[in-house]
Amino acid sequence: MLSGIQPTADSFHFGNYFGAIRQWPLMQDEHDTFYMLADMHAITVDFDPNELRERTYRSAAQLIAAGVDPERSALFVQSHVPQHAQLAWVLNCITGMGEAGRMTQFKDKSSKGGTDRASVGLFTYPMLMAADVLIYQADRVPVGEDQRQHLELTRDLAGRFNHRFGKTFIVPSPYIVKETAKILDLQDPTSKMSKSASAPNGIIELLEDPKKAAKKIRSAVTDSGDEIRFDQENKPGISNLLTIYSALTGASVAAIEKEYVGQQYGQFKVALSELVADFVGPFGERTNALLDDRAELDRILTSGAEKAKALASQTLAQVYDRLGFVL
Ligand code: ATP
Ligand code: LTN
Repeated sequence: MLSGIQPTADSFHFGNYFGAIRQWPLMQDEHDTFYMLADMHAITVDFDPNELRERTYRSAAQLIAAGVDPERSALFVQSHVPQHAQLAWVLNCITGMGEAGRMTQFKDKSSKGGTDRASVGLFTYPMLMAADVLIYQADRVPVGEDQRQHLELTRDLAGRFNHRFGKTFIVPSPYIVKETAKILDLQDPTSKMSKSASAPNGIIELLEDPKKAAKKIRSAVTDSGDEIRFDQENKPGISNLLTIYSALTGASVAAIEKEYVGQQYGQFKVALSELVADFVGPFGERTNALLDDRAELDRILTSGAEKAKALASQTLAQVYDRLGFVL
């Protein structure tokens, strides 16, 4: 099992957490788990070097605070394991230009700053992501819905390589938890909560001040009517809050609807705002404690990279051999 996340913000947000990260610790007992900070993906768009360094540490600390256990999982930084870039080159060479050009994330991100300004790195991003997965022979990849297309490409490339050069890669399946696959913007519940696209009031950060987080929930946009009922189509605002409530408590949406029959949006939002504050408060404390000991974080990341390299180098050697590279 492998997953990755880009260290592109000071804090992860509820979309990242419920859509992806929360699954990570749950898999440590039954799978060989590899969790990666995708710093090489982070430089495909504008970035600041000092910020990137700091965000890489902050992201590592948040993943541990979220329950990733460095003893049971390999927690590492992508650039520490050179085999990712080496395999990505090979995958670039078996990917069609048209195929890569159809990736919607590339189209979205490159259209924002004008296609001429988009880097070649942004274009080849999906092949690096495919390399991340295939180099560990991962069979399951927990991500949010927006990464589905990249995983489809990963499957296609694995199949194509196997077909042309002999069975080498496991063809991986995405693991997308349906209920929380898309957490929506609190202010604009028709688009996803996103660190690059959402306004500050539209996202809840994991490292947010608990009082501020509670306030954002209380001022979230809700729909006309007053019934607390899940209806994605007609009540996207309240449905999103129900999803968050359910994810935080483990209660089913149906049970929550029942609990709040006859109550107002306001009462429901106050209850949810308290749950959110109770979650982010201790989470922030755990993360800050980890960030106080950088040497320990370095030790964890170095040991994670060692575990990762051991497996990645085996796969790469096999790939090079199949390709006819002289070993
Ligand atoms: P950006 O806005 O820069 O694209 P992002 O906020 O969408 O960033 P990513 O770093 O692209 O976050 O995503 C990290 C992980 O979180 C991915 O697995 C992604 O699928 C998941 N994710 C991101 N946003 C959401 C969301 N709103 N709901 C569910 N999952 C999400
Ligand atoms: N593209 C992903 C991060 C990512 C990833 C991966 C996820 C990089 N490599 C490999 C799963 C598997 C994102 O933006 N969330």
